[in-house]
Amino acid sequence: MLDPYRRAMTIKLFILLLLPMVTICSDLSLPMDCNDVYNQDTSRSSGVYTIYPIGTTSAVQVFQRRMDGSVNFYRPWNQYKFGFGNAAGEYWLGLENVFHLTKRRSELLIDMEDFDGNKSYARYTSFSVGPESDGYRLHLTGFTDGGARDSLSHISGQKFSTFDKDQDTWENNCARLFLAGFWYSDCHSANPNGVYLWGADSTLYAIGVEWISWKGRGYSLKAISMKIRPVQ
Ligand SMILES: [Ca+2]
Repeated sequence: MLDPYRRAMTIKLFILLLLPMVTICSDLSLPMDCNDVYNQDTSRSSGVYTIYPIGTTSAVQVFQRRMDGSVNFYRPWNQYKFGFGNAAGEYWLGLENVFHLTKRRSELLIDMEDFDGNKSYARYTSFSVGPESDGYRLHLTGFTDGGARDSLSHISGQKFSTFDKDQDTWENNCARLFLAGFWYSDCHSANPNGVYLWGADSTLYAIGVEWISWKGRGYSLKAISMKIRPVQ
C-alpha cells in the first residue's frame, strides 16, 4: 500500500498526465526518459510521468502494463472502462481515457519480454478506440515488426469485451473462457490482459498473457506494455 503522501502524489501526477495541455513546460525541460525526470527533481517519488523521447509532440502514454502478476485483470466492464491497478506497476488506464487520448491521431507500441530476457515489439502506426456507444471499438492499421510479428491486426474493427459484456463475434463468451477483458473476435491471437502464468504453461488453453505470433500458445509473457503516442 502507498502511504497517503505518495498516493496523493500519484493521483496528482496521473491527473497532470491526462491533462497535458494545462501542464506548463519549456522545450529545454522536457524529460526524454525516467532519468531525466529524476534529475530534474531528485525529490520526486516513483510514479508515472510523461516522457518525450523525440521531442515535444511525442508524449508517450502507457495504457496497459503487465510485469509481475500483482494485479488481477479478470474484471468487469466498469473497471475496464474507468481503469484499475497501480499506475507505477501493473495497470489498465481505462477505455474511456484511451478513447479521449486517441481522438488525436496516435500510434501504438507494444513492448514484450519473455522469462529468458528476450525482448520484442510490435508497432502500429495508427491506433484509436471508439466511444462507449460503439463498444470501444478498436481501429488499428500500419503494422511494423519488432520481432514479435503481428497478433493484433485481425481484431481491428472489434468491440471490447469483458465477462459481463460479451461483444465478441463468437457464439460463446471469449472473455469468460480466456479470463480477461480485451478486443476479441472468435477469440484471440493475443491476450495481454490474461492470467499471469509465469512462462510456459499449457495446463489450461490460451488463458495466459499471450502473444501467439512470438511465443506460440501456452506461453505467458513476463512483461507486456501497450503505449500510445500522438503523431502528426
Ligand atoms: Ca459472444
